[in-house]
Amino acid sequence: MEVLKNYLNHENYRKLFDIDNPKLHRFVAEYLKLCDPAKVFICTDGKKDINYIREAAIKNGEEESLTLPGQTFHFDGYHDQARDKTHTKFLTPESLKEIRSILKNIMRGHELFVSFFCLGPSDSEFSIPCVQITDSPYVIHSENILYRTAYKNFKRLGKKNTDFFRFVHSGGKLNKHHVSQNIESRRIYIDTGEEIIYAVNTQYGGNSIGLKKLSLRLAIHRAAREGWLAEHMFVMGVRGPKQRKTYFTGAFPSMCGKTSTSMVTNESVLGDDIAYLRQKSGKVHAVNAEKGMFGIIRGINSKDNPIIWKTLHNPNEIIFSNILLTKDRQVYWVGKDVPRPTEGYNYSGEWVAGNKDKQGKEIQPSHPNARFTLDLAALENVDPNLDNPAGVEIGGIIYGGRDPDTSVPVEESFSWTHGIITKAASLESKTTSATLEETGIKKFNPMSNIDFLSIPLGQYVENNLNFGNSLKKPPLIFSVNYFLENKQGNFMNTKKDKAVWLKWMELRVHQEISAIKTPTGFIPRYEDLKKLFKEVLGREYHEQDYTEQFTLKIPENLAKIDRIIEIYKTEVSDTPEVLFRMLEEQKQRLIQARDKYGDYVLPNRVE
Ligand code: SPV
Ligand code: MN
Repeated sequence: MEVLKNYLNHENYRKLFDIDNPKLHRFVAEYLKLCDPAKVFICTDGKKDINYIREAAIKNGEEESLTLPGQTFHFDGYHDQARDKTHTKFLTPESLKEIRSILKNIMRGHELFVSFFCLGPSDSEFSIPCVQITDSPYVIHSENILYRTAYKNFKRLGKKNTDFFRFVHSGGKLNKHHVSQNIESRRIYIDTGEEIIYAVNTQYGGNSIGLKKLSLRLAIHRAAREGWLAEHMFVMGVRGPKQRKTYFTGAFPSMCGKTSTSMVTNESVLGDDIAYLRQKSGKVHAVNAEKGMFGIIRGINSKDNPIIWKTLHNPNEIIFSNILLTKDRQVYWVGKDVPRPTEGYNYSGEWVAGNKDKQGKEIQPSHPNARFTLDLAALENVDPNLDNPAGVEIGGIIYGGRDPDTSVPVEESFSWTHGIITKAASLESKTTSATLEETGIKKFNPMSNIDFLSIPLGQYVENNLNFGNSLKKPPLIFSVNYFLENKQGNFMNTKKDKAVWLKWMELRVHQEISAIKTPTGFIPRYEDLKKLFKEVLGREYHEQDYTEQFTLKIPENLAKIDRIIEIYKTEVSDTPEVLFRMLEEQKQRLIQARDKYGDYVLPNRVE
């Protein structure tokens, strides 16, 4: 109380103490004492407070206004453009000491903000209350757009609310460009026991926004204890015949088509990044943990992404990050269908076309991981069930990755267990610019969730298996691959084809269409796809394209199984036995097919 009285003015003190929660008060007091800010602001759900945060981000230089009302832009430091996997770790006694010494007095001269949120819809069994402490108004501003605010819930729950997630962030010392300066001391430490996360000397959203990927690690840990799933998944509605709507979730690694799938034309979006899945009366229900989108802006254009395009060009609350600001204060990004500017300002400073980095590589106008932050409510295809406290019933779960040469564009697994093992737990994908690591390398990424796992992988796979096995009617599990390449290295499918795969999966969920059984799963029949391509895209789908895309590649599939078995044998300590058995069975089916038909089996031969 003494500490809080010292730091908080009358109004903020009252706002904090209107919440009768000693655990919260102790938490705030502890970090005020440690970080020693100049000022404290307690943020309620009220418009005035939300606006105060917005203004504070502009005042401290983390954001600047654009011409359209509601729109701002933000830059992260040159070396702070993506998730830092190297410095993201689980807390140990030594690292607690280290983080406390980095945090000591880190906010001197800064304003500290305390904000309250809820992961998942308010007043829902899915939801998790959270508190964020940060000296970055950009972080809170982003969270106000991306999450449901929950000051009122905290007030209502009072002392009973003991299990909230806690996030402590500081951008640290900012340089004259208002970006974190001490990047060498960037640290992200996760304490799953206390459910606290510390993030310092970084601003990039994936490292700093507590409720995004930092909370996902805590949620995975909690979900494992409580028997539900926290996943790196979109949630969307897909329309079927006669006004039917079927909900799907989909897990894809970062930058592999998760947002674009959830935004397919004529379907509806509930979320594009984090889903919580629970059992309800023997069925799977899912909610979006978020209510906004922190989407990749590269490649967004008026033809392929008409809804996002429209939203970005209207007076909506939007934060553009790491884009190019043109001389006439317009926002430009690589892939925007307007003429490419020759100069402007970007994350590297003053930018002129042809500028090179230290390695002699040309600096692109916008960073590959440049993003837009918007509220889903601003999208015209937002699903009416976004805030439904019961979530939506899930008919199918999709796993996808960047796979140039092994899996077919769309395939259904034989069962929940088969899907979890051969599709989800065996997922591989090429790395992208969403993390600070080399891009384009094929890596093992089970459930697209490898970066966020906070429990041993074997246990996580087991939880996934158990989750579905106890259901009356588990959702069907599918894989998709948008990145299949031909011999010349060109993509075999267009960006639009995913709309057709969705419709095919929707019909499969309702058993309204037959399929071809292959050693790896069920694939579509040509006649069905031909009809769907016509109906959905108004396009002819040639049999030759089908044959090439859906050819079963036995050597590649066998090599993949061997890679996956090797990983689970040597790097994972508690792999469920059934995983090895299922992969071995799949291997035998592939070998038999090879003996009969050769290495590459055309889809019309496999049945
Ligand atoms: C991702 O990288 O998967 C994202 C963006 O969704 S973030 O995790 O916030 O960096
Ligand atoms: Mn993501």
